[in-house]
Amino acid sequence: MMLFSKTLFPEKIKNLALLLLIFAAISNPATADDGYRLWLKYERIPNATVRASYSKSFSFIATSGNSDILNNAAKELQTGLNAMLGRQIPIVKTPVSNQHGIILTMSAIAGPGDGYAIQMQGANTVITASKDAGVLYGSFALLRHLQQHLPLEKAVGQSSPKIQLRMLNHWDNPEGTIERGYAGSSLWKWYELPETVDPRYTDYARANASIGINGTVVNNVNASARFLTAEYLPKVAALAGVFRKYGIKTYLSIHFAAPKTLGGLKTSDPLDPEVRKWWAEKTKEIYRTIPDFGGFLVKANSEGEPGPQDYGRTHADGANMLAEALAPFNGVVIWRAFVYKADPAADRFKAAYEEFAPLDGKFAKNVIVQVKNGPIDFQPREPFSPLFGNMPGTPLGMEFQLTQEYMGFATHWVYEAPLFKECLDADTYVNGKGSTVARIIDGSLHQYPLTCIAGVANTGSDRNWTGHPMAQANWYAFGRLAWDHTLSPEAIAQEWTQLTLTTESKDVAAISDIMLRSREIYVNYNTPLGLSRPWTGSHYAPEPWQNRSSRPDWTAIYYHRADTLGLGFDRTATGSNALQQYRPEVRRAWENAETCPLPYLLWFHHIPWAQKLSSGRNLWDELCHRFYTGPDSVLWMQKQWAGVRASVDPATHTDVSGRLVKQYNEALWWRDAWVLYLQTFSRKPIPAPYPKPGRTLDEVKRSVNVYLMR
Ligand code: BDP
Repeated sequence: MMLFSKTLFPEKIKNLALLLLIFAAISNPATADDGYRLWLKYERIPNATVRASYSKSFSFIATSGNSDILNNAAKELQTGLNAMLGRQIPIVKTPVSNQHGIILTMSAIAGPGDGYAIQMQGANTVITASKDAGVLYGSFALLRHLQQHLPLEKAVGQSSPKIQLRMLNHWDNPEGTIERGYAGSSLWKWYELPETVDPRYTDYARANASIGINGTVVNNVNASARFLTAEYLPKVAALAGVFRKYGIKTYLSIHFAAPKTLGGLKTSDPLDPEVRKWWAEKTKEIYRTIPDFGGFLVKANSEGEPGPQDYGRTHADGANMLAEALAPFNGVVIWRAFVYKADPAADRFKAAYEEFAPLDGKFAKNVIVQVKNGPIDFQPREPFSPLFGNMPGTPLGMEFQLTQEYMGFATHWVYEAPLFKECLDADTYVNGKGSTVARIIDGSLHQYPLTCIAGVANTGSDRNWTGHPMAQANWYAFGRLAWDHTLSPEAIAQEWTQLTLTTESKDVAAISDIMLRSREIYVNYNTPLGLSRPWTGSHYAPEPWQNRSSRPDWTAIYYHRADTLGLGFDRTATGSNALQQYRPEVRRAWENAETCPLPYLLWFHHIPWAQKLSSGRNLWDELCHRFYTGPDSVLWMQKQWAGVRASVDPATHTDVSGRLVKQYNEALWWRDAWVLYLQTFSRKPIPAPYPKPGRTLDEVKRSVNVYLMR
């Protein structure tokens, strides 16, 4: 049947229907971007001259290799080029003479492991690497270059990753939930695996490979022993089978008590021969199922998880037992340093250092100790962990959190690269000036034989992977910095924006501007001047008044220490003396309340309300200033975002606009909660020109309780 037959649709109605159709197409274009393609969009290049010039250079893709990884490199180039140039480019075995093309080859290049070189040889663009994964990374680098419409000659160069293991840690549970996940449920459909292998796993692997990520831990650090069973290993193996083809190794978080709970042994004591045998056998079974298995990630004796201390043994005893089981297969143990005891007199800040620094040099060769960037727990701003620099004889890996546990879940727009970079660039002074955290974890300072960086993933089953469309940038930035920690947050923001949102230069600048300021804006309304909030509860709603929990360091008052005299945690010699864990140069920068940089002030000092700060305001006024500036800046974000409407996909634009409205309301919520609560101690008025909050403390508490309801 014709769409508009004369009999059914008189002329007028037909025109109206057509108009409606056109309107619907405009307001809801079929091309609406659901975010699934991430930064691998490969949009057709709009500029005909650029398209023509690339077209001339790419009439074939030649690869003589026969590995899955090389084939995937060629396939990705083909997918990208076909879409960007609007023509079909063949993959061939040998270069076509008299034509310009891309040649993928393997031969030794300078630089470590996974590096690649892009060269122009005669008419051809040649991507070379010592390993097939390097060719894949080089191919993605070329595509990235072309997606930004840059001159082809400028793609020439060489690049090698500074860190060997660049990993995502998924805190995914067997039943599909994600601990601290805000983008739907787990990507891994355990109940369907291994028979059904969701094609999405391939897209996950492509996205990771495109930014150089080469390892993934598929399950939560609060681990279920289920993953070590004969029922589950084939499921893990099915995922590994997909990831391997993109150069990604699969790892598992293990439950330290598995010998008892799963193996039926009487103990899980790491020095018990039966327990050691159990792990050796289990490890063999894993490698029979997954020959290139990466190794184990372990959370032990932390937040109720079992560990070697249950048997009077040390973290090193536990790690070394597993290391012994993995060594024959070149597997690694990644042992987390996130520990703190329920000691009311202790300072949680000091815990990891106290437990781990004395163990330096006692770990087996294939053990990495993975340290969170800060000493407490992924707060919006923390000083760098004092463990960095204090374990020269033990490879230390970095753990960043991409999922926004303390940064507004998937509602608030926070670009995390400045946070990552602040930590990586921090100077520990351990071997004199320039001993940055980055140089510790890339192994160059202490010649670590193993190097590792991990990001706690922010991915989930949401169609756009990360819930907040802009949170994709955090996954992207993590990968780019894991490859090269010298990249700037600005460069990464611009690159990501161009690949993901628009190539319109003025709008790229406007969006990058929001991104670069977003973390500081969040800190201003959430935890300014060095406040922190790792208390129990939702980790979303403000509760600075929270004072009851099974342990003191799970209350809010433990952290901010507000009283009628002032605010902040004294960690100088008159207080917990946590500053002692840093080198004198670092200590000197932070130990004097007069000169301590304001972003770290309340991390280290209990400051009287009326004390004048380096900003010229007293503490109370400065706090209010920040708490009020924060939400105002979200209004600025909204305005700035509204200005790029014309060049961003409408669906994405609307989505982000909605989240920014919510973010503003919640910034006010945080502001009012903190200000009204702290005012009960400071007893000072809200300084001019700021208006009093439009609600009472009780009203804020009531609204927070709604969030905490079961
Ligand atoms: C805390 C999270 C908790 C994690 C823990 C960890 O609240 O869910 O299990 O870190 O890193 O931030 O082990």
